[in-house]
Amino acid sequence: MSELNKIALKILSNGKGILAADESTGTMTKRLESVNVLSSAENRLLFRETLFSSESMKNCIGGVILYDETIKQLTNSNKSIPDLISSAGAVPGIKVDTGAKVLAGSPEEKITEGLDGLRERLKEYYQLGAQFTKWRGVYSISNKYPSKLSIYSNAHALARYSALVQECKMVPIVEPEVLMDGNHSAEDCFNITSEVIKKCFEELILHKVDLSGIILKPNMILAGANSEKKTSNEEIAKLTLKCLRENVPSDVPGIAFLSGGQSEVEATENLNLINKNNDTNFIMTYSYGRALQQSALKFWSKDIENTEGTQKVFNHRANMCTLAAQGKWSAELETK
Ligand code: 5MM
Repeated sequence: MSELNKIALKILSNGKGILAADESTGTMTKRLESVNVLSSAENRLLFRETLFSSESMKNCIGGVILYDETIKQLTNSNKSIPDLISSAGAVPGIKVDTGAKVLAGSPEEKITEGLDGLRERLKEYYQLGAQFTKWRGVYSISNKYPSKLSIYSNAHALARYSALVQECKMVPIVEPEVLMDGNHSAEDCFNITSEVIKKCFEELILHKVDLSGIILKPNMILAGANSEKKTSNEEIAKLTLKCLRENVPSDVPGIAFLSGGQSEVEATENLNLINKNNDTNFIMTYSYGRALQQSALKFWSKDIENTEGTQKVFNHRANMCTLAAQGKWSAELETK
Protein backbone atom coordinates (compact mmCIF):
# COMPACT_ATOMS: atom_id res chain seq x y z
CA MET A 1 0.00 0.00 0.00
CA SER A 2 1.50 3.36 -1.01
CA GLU A 3 1.84 6.25 1.45
CA LEU A 4 -0.68 8.26 -0.58
CA ASN A 5 -3.19 5.42 -0.47
CA LYS A 6 -2.73 5.22 3.32
CA ILE A 7 -3.49 8.94 3.71
CA ALA A 8 -6.59 8.65 1.49
CA LEU A 9 -7.86 5.70 3.55
CA LYS A 10 -7.16 7.46 6.83
CA ILE A 11 -9.37 10.34 5.66
CA LEU A 12 -12.22 8.20 4.32
CA SER A 13 -12.44 4.95 6.31
CA ASN A 14 -14.93 3.90 9.01
CA GLY A 15 -17.67 6.30 7.99
CA LYS A 16 -15.43 9.33 8.30
CA GLY A 17 -15.81 12.18 5.85
CA ILE A 18 -14.37 15.56 4.98
CA LEU A 19 -15.31 18.99 6.30
CA ALA A 20 -14.94 21.43 3.38
CA ALA A 21 -14.07 24.65 5.19
CA ASP A 22 -12.12 26.09 2.26
CA GLU A 23 -14.43 28.97 1.39
CA SER A 24 -12.35 31.77 -0.11
CA THR A 25 -12.65 35.11 1.66
CA GLY A 26 -15.26 36.26 -0.88
CA THR A 27 -17.50 33.22 -0.32
CA MET A 28 -17.01 33.27 3.45
CA THR A 29 -17.95 36.94 3.49
CA LYS A 30 -21.22 36.10 1.70
CA ARG A 31 -21.91 33.31 4.19
CA LEU A 32 -21.21 35.51 7.24
CA GLU A 33 -23.11 38.49 5.89
CA SER A 34 -26.12 36.26 5.20
CA VAL A 35 -26.35 35.76 8.98
CA ASN A 36 -25.42 39.36 9.83
CA VAL A 37 -21.93 38.69 11.16
CA LEU A 38 -19.04 40.95 10.16
CA SER A 39 -16.56 39.10 7.95
CA SER A 40 -13.31 39.93 9.75
CA ALA A 41 -10.29 37.60 9.81
CA GLU A 42 -10.96 37.21 13.52
CA ASN A 43 -14.59 36.10 13.05
CA ARG A 44 -13.72 33.77 10.19
CA LEU A 45 -11.19 32.10 12.49
CA LEU A 46 -13.52 32.02 15.48
CA PHE A 47 -16.24 30.13 13.59
CA ARG A 48 -13.79 27.70 12.06
CA GLU A 49 -11.86 27.11 15.29
CA THR A 50 -15.18 26.40 17.01
CA LEU A 51 -15.90 23.63 14.48
CA PHE A 52 -12.36 22.24 14.47
CA SER A 53 -12.34 21.85 18.27
CA SER A 54 -15.62 19.97 18.43
CA GLU A 55 -16.05 16.39 19.63
CA SER A 56 -17.12 15.03 16.22
CA MET A 57 -13.66 15.83 14.84
CA LYS A 58 -12.51 12.63 16.55
CA ASN A 59 -15.15 10.18 15.36
CA CYS A 60 -16.61 11.67 12.19
CA ILE A 61 -14.24 14.04 10.43
CA GLY A 62 -11.32 12.35 8.66
CA GLY A 63 -10.03 15.49 6.96
CA VAL A 64 -10.59 19.23 6.83
CA ILE A 65 -10.02 21.32 3.71
CA LEU A 66 -8.63 24.72 4.66
CA TYR A 67 -8.20 27.97 2.80
CA ASP A 68 -4.87 29.81 2.54
CA GLU A 69 -5.84 32.33 5.23
CA THR A 70 -6.87 29.67 7.76
CA ILE A 71 -3.88 27.34 7.40
CA LYS A 72 -1.66 30.24 8.49
CA GLN A 73 -3.78 31.37 11.47
CA LEU A 74 -3.14 30.50 15.11
CA THR A 75 -5.74 29.38 17.66
CA ASN A 76 -6.55 31.19 20.86
CA SER A 77 -3.95 29.08 22.64
CA ASN A 78 -1.31 29.77 19.97
CA LYS A 79 -1.57 26.39 18.24
CA SER A 80 -1.42 26.21 14.45
CA ILE A 81 -4.71 25.22 12.78
CA PRO A 82 -3.16 22.10 11.16
CA ASP A 83 -1.93 21.07 14.65
CA LEU A 84 -5.41 21.55 16.10
CA ILE A 85 -6.88 19.33 13.37
CA SER A 86 -4.17 16.66 13.65
CA SER A 87 -4.50 16.53 17.43
CA ALA A 88 -8.11 15.39 16.94
CA GLY A 89 -6.88 12.58 14.67
CA ALA A 90 -8.04 14.24 11.42
CA VAL A 91 -5.90 15.14 8.42
CA PRO A 92 -5.35 18.79 7.43
CA GLY A 93 -5.81 19.66 3.76
CA ILE A 94 -5.73 22.80 1.65
CA LYS A 95 -7.53 24.24 -1.38
CA VAL A 96 -4.85 25.15 -3.90
CA ASP A 97 -6.74 26.40 -6.93
CA THR A 98 -7.06 30.15 -7.29
CA GLY A 99 -10.64 30.12 -8.50
CA ALA A 100 -12.77 29.64 -11.61
CA LYS A 101 -12.19 32.36 -14.22
CA VAL A 102 -13.67 33.13 -17.66
CA LEU A 103 -12.67 30.45 -20.18
CA ALA A 104 -11.00 32.06 -23.21
CA GLY A 105 -12.75 30.75 -26.32
CA SER A 106 -16.03 30.12 -24.46
CA PRO A 107 -16.56 33.18 -22.25
CA GLU A 108 -19.81 31.98 -20.67
CA GLU A 109 -17.94 29.06 -19.11
CA LYS A 110 -15.26 28.79 -16.45
CA ILE A 111 -11.77 27.38 -16.24
CA THR A 112 -10.10 26.90 -12.86
CA GLU A 113 -6.74 28.61 -12.54
CA GLY A 114 -3.75 28.23 -10.22
CA LEU A 115 -1.15 26.09 -12.00
CA ASP A 116 1.52 28.80 -12.27
CA GLY A 117 3.82 28.62 -9.25
CA LEU A 118 1.82 25.68 -7.85
CA ARG A 119 4.86 23.49 -7.17
CA GLU A 120 6.34 26.16 -4.87
CA ARG A 121 3.03 26.81 -3.09
CA LEU A 122 2.59 23.07 -2.52
CA LYS A 123 5.98 22.85 -0.83
CA GLU A 124 4.96 25.65 1.53
CA TYR A 125 1.60 24.02 2.37
CA TYR A 126 3.33 20.68 2.99
CA GLN A 127 5.69 22.41 5.44
CA LEU A 128 2.66 23.92 7.16
CA GLY A 129 1.23 20.42 7.72
CA ALA A 130 -1.11 19.77 4.79
CA GLN A 131 -1.35 16.15 3.65
CA PHE A 132 -3.98 16.54 1.00
CA THR A 133 -5.21 19.24 -1.36
CA LYS A 134 -8.27 20.25 -3.35
CA TRP A 135 -8.91 21.72 -6.82
CA ARG A 136 -12.43 22.30 -8.13
CA GLY A 137 -13.49 22.54 -11.77
CA VAL A 138 -17.03 23.82 -12.46
CA TYR A 139 -19.36 23.01 -15.33
CA SER A 140 -22.89 24.25 -15.90
CA ILE A 141 -25.58 22.49 -17.88
CA SER A 142 -27.67 24.25 -20.55
CA ASN A 143 -28.62 23.62 -24.20
CA LYS A 144 -25.14 24.62 -25.35
CA TYR A 145 -22.99 23.76 -22.36
CA PRO A 146 -20.72 22.37 -21.12
CA SER A 147 -18.64 22.65 -24.30
CA LYS A 148 -16.04 20.08 -25.24
CA LEU A 149 -13.50 22.84 -24.61
CA SER A 150 -14.56 23.27 -20.99
CA ILE A 151 -14.69 19.52 -20.39
CA TYR A 152 -11.24 19.04 -21.86
CA SER A 153 -9.50 22.08 -20.39
CA ASN A 154 -10.76 21.54 -16.83
CA ALA A 155 -9.80 17.86 -16.98
CA HIS A 156 -6.34 18.82 -18.21
CA ALA A 157 -5.90 21.33 -15.35
CA LEU A 158 -7.15 18.80 -12.76
CA ALA A 159 -4.63 16.26 -14.04
CA ARG A 160 -1.66 18.67 -14.08
CA TYR A 161 -2.61 19.76 -10.57
CA SER A 162 -2.88 16.15 -9.35
CA ALA A 163 0.51 15.17 -10.77
CA LEU A 164 2.20 18.11 -9.02
CA VAL A 165 0.44 17.34 -5.72
CA GLN A 166 1.52 13.69 -5.73
CA GLU A 167 5.08 14.75 -6.60
CA CYS A 168 4.90 16.74 -3.34
CA LYS A 169 3.69 13.65 -1.39
CA MET A 170 0.11 14.82 -0.86
CA VAL A 171 -3.22 13.32 -1.91
CA PRO A 172 -5.13 15.39 -4.50
CA ILE A 173 -8.90 15.68 -4.23
CA VAL A 174 -10.17 15.87 -7.79
CA GLU A 175 -13.41 17.85 -7.77
CA PRO A 176 -15.28 18.19 -11.06
CA GLU A 177 -18.55 19.86 -10.03
CA VAL A 178 -21.45 19.79 -12.47
CA LEU A 179 -23.65 22.51 -11.02
CA MET A 180 -27.25 22.05 -9.99
CA ASP A 181 -28.35 25.43 -11.47
CA GLY A 182 -30.84 25.15 -14.34
CA ASN A 183 -33.89 23.18 -15.37
CA HIS A 184 -32.16 20.13 -16.82
CA SER A 185 -33.29 16.59 -16.03
CA ALA A 186 -31.47 14.05 -13.87
CA GLU A 187 -30.79 12.17 -17.09
CA ASP A 188 -28.98 15.23 -18.54
CA CYS A 189 -26.97 15.45 -15.33
CA PHE A 190 -26.13 11.75 -15.61
CA ASN A 191 -24.93 12.05 -19.23
CA ILE A 192 -22.86 15.17 -18.65
CA THR A 193 -21.35 14.08 -15.34
CA SER A 194 -20.40 10.76 -16.98
CA GLU A 195 -18.63 12.56 -19.83
CA VAL A 196 -16.89 14.96 -17.45
CA ILE A 197 -15.61 12.21 -15.12
CA LYS A 198 -14.54 10.01 -18.01
CA LYS A 199 -12.45 12.83 -19.49
CA CYS A 200 -10.91 13.59 -16.08
CA PHE A 201 -9.67 10.01 -15.77
CA GLU A 202 -8.31 9.98 -19.33
CA GLU A 203 -6.21 13.03 -18.44
CA LEU A 204 -5.21 11.74 -14.99
CA ILE A 205 -3.94 8.53 -16.58
CA LEU A 206 -2.10 10.47 -19.32
CA HIS A 207 -0.39 12.55 -16.62
CA LYS A 208 0.67 9.35 -14.80
CA VAL A 209 -1.27 10.13 -11.65
CA ASP A 210 -1.39 7.21 -9.16
CA LEU A 211 -5.14 6.62 -8.97
CA SER A 212 -4.84 4.75 -5.68
CA GLY A 213 -3.63 8.01 -4.13
CA ILE A 214 -6.44 10.37 -5.11
CA ILE A 215 -9.94 11.10 -3.81
CA LEU A 216 -12.72 11.91 -6.28
CA LYS A 217 -15.17 14.61 -5.16
CA PRO A 218 -18.11 14.58 -7.58
CA ASN A 219 -21.67 15.88 -7.51
CA MET A 220 -24.54 13.46 -7.05
CA ILE A 221 -26.79 12.93 -10.06
CA LEU A 222 -29.65 15.38 -9.53
CA ALA A 223 -32.16 17.21 -11.68
CA GLY A 224 -31.52 20.97 -12.02
CA ALA A 225 -32.76 23.12 -9.13
CA ASN A 226 -35.42 24.65 -11.43
CA SER A 227 -36.52 21.41 -13.07
CA GLU A 228 -40.23 20.70 -12.77
CA LYS A 229 -39.72 16.98 -12.79
CA LYS A 230 -38.87 15.67 -9.35
CA THR A 231 -36.46 12.77 -9.00
CA SER A 232 -36.90 10.40 -6.07
CA ASN A 233 -34.03 9.87 -3.64
CA GLU A 234 -33.92 6.20 -4.74
CA GLU A 235 -33.46 7.31 -8.36
CA ILE A 236 -30.74 9.79 -7.37
CA ALA A 237 -28.84 7.03 -5.57
CA LYS A 238 -29.30 4.62 -8.47
CA LEU A 239 -28.13 7.06 -11.15
CA THR A 240 -25.22 8.27 -9.03
CA LEU A 241 -23.99 4.72 -8.46
CA LYS A 242 -24.40 3.84 -12.15
CA CYS A 243 -22.43 6.91 -13.23
CA LEU A 244 -19.54 6.18 -10.85
CA ARG A 245 -19.51 2.43 -11.52
CA GLU A 246 -19.24 3.08 -15.26
CA ASN A 247 -16.67 5.88 -15.22
CA VAL A 248 -14.36 5.62 -12.21
CA PRO A 249 -11.40 3.19 -12.47
CA SER A 250 -11.36 0.60 -9.69
CA ASP A 251 -7.94 1.75 -8.36
CA VAL A 252 -9.55 4.85 -6.86
CA PRO A 253 -9.98 4.22 -3.11
CA GLY A 254 -12.87 6.51 -2.41
CA ILE A 255 -15.44 9.01 -3.44
CA ALA A 256 -16.41 11.98 -1.23
CA PHE A 257 -19.44 13.83 -2.53
CA LEU A 258 -19.98 17.59 -2.49
CA SER A 259 -23.41 18.76 -1.33
CA GLY A 260 -23.81 21.34 -4.10
CA GLY A 261 -26.75 23.29 -2.65
CA GLN A 262 -28.82 20.36 -1.35
CA SER A 263 -30.26 20.89 2.12
CA GLU A 264 -28.45 19.26 5.02
CA VAL A 265 -31.01 16.47 5.35
CA GLU A 266 -31.30 15.86 1.57
CA ALA A 267 -27.52 15.51 1.26
CA THR A 268 -27.55 13.08 4.20
CA GLU A 269 -30.48 11.03 2.95
CA ASN A 270 -29.03 10.67 -0.54
CA LEU A 271 -25.64 9.63 0.80
CA ASN A 272 -27.34 7.06 3.02
CA LEU A 273 -29.21 5.53 0.08
CA ILE A 274 -26.05 5.50 -2.03
CA ASN A 275 -24.35 3.49 0.72
CA LYS A 276 -27.27 1.15 1.27
CA ASN A 277 -27.13 0.25 -2.44
CA ASN A 278 -23.37 0.50 -2.92
CA ASP A 279 -22.38 -2.46 -5.10
CA THR A 280 -18.95 -1.01 -5.94
CA ASN A 281 -15.65 -1.31 -4.08
CA PHE A 282 -15.41 2.43 -3.58
CA ILE A 283 -15.81 4.03 -0.16
CA MET A 284 -18.66 6.52 -0.57
CA THR A 285 -18.60 9.37 1.89
CA TYR A 286 -19.06 13.12 2.20
CA SER A 287 -16.94 16.20 1.64
CA TYR A 288 -19.58 18.74 2.49
CA GLY A 289 -19.29 22.48 2.95
CA ARG A 290 -22.78 23.91 3.26
CA ALA A 291 -24.46 20.63 4.26
CA LEU A 292 -22.19 20.36 7.31
CA GLN A 293 -21.99 23.99 8.33
CA GLN A 294 -25.32 25.69 7.60
CA SER A 295 -27.18 25.05 10.87
CA ALA A 296 -24.05 25.56 12.96
CA LEU A 297 -23.40 28.91 11.26
CA LYS A 298 -26.98 30.02 11.84
CA PHE A 299 -26.81 29.05 15.52
CA TRP A 300 -23.38 30.62 16.03
CA SER A 301 -24.44 33.90 14.43
CA LYS A 302 -26.92 34.51 17.24
CA ASP A 303 -24.12 34.44 19.84
CA ILE A 304 -20.63 34.03 18.50
CA GLU A 305 -19.25 33.27 21.98
CA ASN A 306 -21.52 30.23 22.38
CA THR A 307 -18.92 27.63 21.49
CA GLU A 308 -20.59 24.71 23.21
CA GLY A 309 -24.01 25.28 21.64
CA THR A 310 -22.53 25.71 18.17
CA GLN A 311 -20.48 22.55 18.56
CA LYS A 312 -23.57 20.63 19.60
CA VAL A 313 -25.31 21.61 16.37
CA PHE A 314 -22.24 20.75 14.29
CA ASN A 315 -21.69 17.42 16.09
CA HIS A 316 -25.24 16.37 15.29
CA ARG A 317 -24.77 17.12 11.58
CA ALA A 318 -21.40 15.36 11.45
CA ASN A 319 -22.86 12.31 13.26
CA MET A 320 -25.77 12.13 10.81
CA CYS A 321 -23.41 12.31 7.82
CA THR A 322 -21.14 9.64 9.28
CA LEU A 323 -24.12 7.34 9.81
CA ALA A 324 -25.13 8.00 6.19
CA ALA A 325 -21.61 7.15 5.03
CA GLN A 326 -22.26 3.69 6.50
CA GLY A 327 -25.86 3.38 5.29
CA LYS A 328 -27.06 3.52 8.91
CA TRP A 329 -28.94 6.84 8.91
CA SER A 330 -32.71 7.16 9.30
CA ALA A 331 -35.00 10.20 9.38
CA GLU A 332 -36.02 9.53 13.01
CA LEU A 333 -32.43 10.02 14.15
CA GLU A 334 -32.59 13.65 12.99
CA THR A 335 -34.92 14.56 15.83
CA LYS A 336 -33.36 12.51 18.62
C1 5MM B 1 -16.52 25.27 0.76
O1 5MM B 1 -16.76 25.85 -0.50
C2 5MM B 1 -15.79 25.60 -1.53
C3 5MM B 1 -15.77 26.72 -2.52
O2 5MM B 1 -15.26 27.86 -2.06
P1 5MM B 1 -14.98 29.03 -3.15
O3 5MM B 1 -16.07 28.99 -4.17
O4 5MM B 1 -15.02 30.24 -2.30
O5 5MM B 1 -13.63 28.75 -3.71
C4 5MM B 1 -16.25 24.45 -2.44
O6 5MM B 1 -15.24 24.07 -3.35
C5 5MM B 1 -16.64 23.28 -1.66
O7 5MM B 1 -15.49 22.66 -1.13
C6 5MM B 1 -17.39 22.26 -2.49
O8 5MM B 1 -18.17 22.84 -3.51
C7 5MM B 1 -18.31 21.50 -1.58
O9 5MM B 1 -19.12 22.43 -0.90
P2 5MM B 1 -20.68 22.18 -0.87
O10 5MM B 1 -21.21 23.37 -0.11
O11 5MM B 1 -21.14 22.12 -2.29
O12 5MM B 1 -20.84 20.86 -0.13
